[in-house]
Amino acid sequence: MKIAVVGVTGMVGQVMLKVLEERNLEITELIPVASEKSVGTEIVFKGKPYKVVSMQDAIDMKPAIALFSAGGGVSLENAPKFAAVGTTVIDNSSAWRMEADKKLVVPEINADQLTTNDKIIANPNCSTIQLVMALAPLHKKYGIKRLVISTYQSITGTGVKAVEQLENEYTNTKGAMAYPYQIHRNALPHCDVFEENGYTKEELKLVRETQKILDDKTIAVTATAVRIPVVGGHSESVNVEFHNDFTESEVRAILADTDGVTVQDNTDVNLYPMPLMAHGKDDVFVGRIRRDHSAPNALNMWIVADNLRKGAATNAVQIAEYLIKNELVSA
Ligand code: 2RA
Repeated sequence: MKIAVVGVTGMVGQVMLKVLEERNLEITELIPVASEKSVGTEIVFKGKPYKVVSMQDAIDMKPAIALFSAGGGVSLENAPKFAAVGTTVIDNSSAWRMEADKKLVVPEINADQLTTNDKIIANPNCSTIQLVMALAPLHKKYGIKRLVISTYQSITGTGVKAVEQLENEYTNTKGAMAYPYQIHRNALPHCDVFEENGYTKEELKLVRETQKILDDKTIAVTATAVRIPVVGGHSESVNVEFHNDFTESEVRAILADTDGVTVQDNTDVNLYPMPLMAHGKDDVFVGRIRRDHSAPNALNMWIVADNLRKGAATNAVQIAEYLIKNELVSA
């Protein structure tokens, strides 16, 4: 099967290659795609060198699947061109996520919606993926009424320039500045751009994407997204109000029984999820599970995941695996 990776030189693109190698998809030909300035350079996949090709060359090669992580503008312009030649696009940008006719997919939750007609599939935002992975089984059991989310997001979510700025600050080196403020020893309540309503796009993604994936617009959601100087993954403090009551042990059992979720929850031995431990792993880690006694049927939990893996690359590759397994793409 011919698979293209569009944005292959970016942080998520590089992780996509790594995950494709690990999961051993039946790839007969890898088509690495990047901006014009990278065309002709070489990348190595499964020990074999591949030349980076232009967007048009990749379209002309008619891959069965194109994994995109190249920004919304590039996706809006080029995903339809791939779809027009029969390619199924799985796009990691926010470009298509809220389009009514586009599926927003976390395979463990709603891949069964996919059909052969879906030629552009949206990969949700990283902070949304880890959130709904933990919430979906609980929503099914208890019905979610309201969510209050505070995120503590890895600097890698901003991109390589921010990681360079963080490294430069530690070594007191002048260099690329992704933020006008110091990042290390700091917390920036500013992920993505501010909208007129005072919320950032990141916070609104959590609201809108969560309702779409759980297919329930009655769920009230509010969020505050904060950038912190860690590189391993995103963390989220989540307060959930259900329509129905629960027991903490039942919640732990439901989560422990959910594919892709690992419960780390024993404060007697200081067992709780942390980005440093989630880094490089594909599971979503949940801990600090405890009743919120200030409201009826309310619960607090702490959710951590590697934002570049399950939050982006792995989820996209899992969608590709689902399409292949269910014969929803042409070989
Ligand atoms: C962030 N979720 O963390 C966004 C995009 N990667 O900045």
